[in-house]
Amino acid sequence: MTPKKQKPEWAPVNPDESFASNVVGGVEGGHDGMSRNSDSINANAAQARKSLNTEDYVKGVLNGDRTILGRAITLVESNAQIHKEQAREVLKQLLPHTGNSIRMGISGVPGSGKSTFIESLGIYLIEKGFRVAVLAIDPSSSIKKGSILGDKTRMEKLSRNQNSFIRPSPSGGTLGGVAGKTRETMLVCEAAGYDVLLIETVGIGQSEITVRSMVDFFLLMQIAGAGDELQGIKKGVMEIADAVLINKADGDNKSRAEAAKQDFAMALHYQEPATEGWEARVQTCSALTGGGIAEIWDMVEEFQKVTNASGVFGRRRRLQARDWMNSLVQEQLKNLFLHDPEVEKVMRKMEDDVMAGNIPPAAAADYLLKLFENSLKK
Ligand SMILES: Nc1nc2c(ncn2[C@@H]2O[C@H](COP(=O)(O)OP(=O)(O)OP(=O)(O)O)[C@@H](O)[C@H]2O)c(=O)[nH]1
Ligand SMILES: [Mg+2]
Repeated sequence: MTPKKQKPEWAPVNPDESFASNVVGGVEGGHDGMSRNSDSINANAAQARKSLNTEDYVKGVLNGDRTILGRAITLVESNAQIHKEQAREVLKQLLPHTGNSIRMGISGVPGSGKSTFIESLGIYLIEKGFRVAVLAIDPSSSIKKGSILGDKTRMEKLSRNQNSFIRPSPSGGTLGGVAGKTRETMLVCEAAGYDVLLIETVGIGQSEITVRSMVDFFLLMQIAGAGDELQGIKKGVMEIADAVLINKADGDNKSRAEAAKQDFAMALHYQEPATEGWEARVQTCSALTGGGIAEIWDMVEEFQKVTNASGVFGRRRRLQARDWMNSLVQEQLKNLFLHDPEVEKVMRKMEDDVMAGNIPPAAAADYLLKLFENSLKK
């Protein structure tokens, strides 16, 4: 099932024949979920085009068939109504088989080494017998332009390994929407038997907060630079981290990384823990040489042990599921409101009137909501 001829966009400039990848093409927001390009899913075009029913999807995913896993994710990502219904059914049937993984979020400024770290950690975990899925959310660019899984990516080894699965999440639309697909993709990967899910996101905007809300363990990646290490770290980001990693602790940079570690340790010590009963830790590592990777995994295992014993692990997942439902309701209500024909008709005028000071904002909001309420009753 390995797509032999598929060359991902981060393939070496002149890849030899041995370069093959497990990566399955993503879709952009608004895609109908059906691949028009047989290369993008699998070399086996006939298999790729064969339409699958719900049972095919469910069985394929549960059997760990990566081609079907890729297609199931494409189905889940689709915005077409007909796919949404089928996706819902597939997810419902897969749900009893989900939840048996550790979900890790990895965030950090561009270039801090997230992808390189995921490559190192991923290979380390596979050698330990785990199966690893990597999902990448990039709120800043579309997949076509591909920054996360573009030329900068450092996951060549991992992407060729049979026990890994790498998938960019579609961008476009709201981050909530993007993350929505990522959440469901995580569930599908779990049903396919992946034990460790690594979610990479660039540390800009709201993306860290969103990723925090869908993972068990959140890791913030930093690099030691000149001057005050704590400068430039957005307020609030440290507070959501279970661990801070100072990457690139190699060569000349080693002592600077150790110094940064002290600064972070001090700052972390004084903050409220992101996870009840777990004081956030700071460690140094070199994603490039692999130094410190084993210790980071030991820490994650310890985290799992501690939070499982206290019940915090399960409680967080239950709360995340509840909050996710609530935010879906809010998002769908908002969409219904904004696309309501009666509302659409007067929206522009209301905005203009509010801006001109002809009507108070609260009165305009009441008016619009009343219109919406009435059209729901029809
Ligand atoms: N010396 C050294 N260089 C590293 C290390 N980790 C990553 N790099 C280098 O840093 C650069 C950026 O690495 P990436 O893994 O692409 O960083 P990223 O955080 O995924 O970047 P974005 O996806 O663009 O946000 C690459 O040139 C890597 O080779 C490390 O541990 N030591
Ligand atoms: Mg990256």
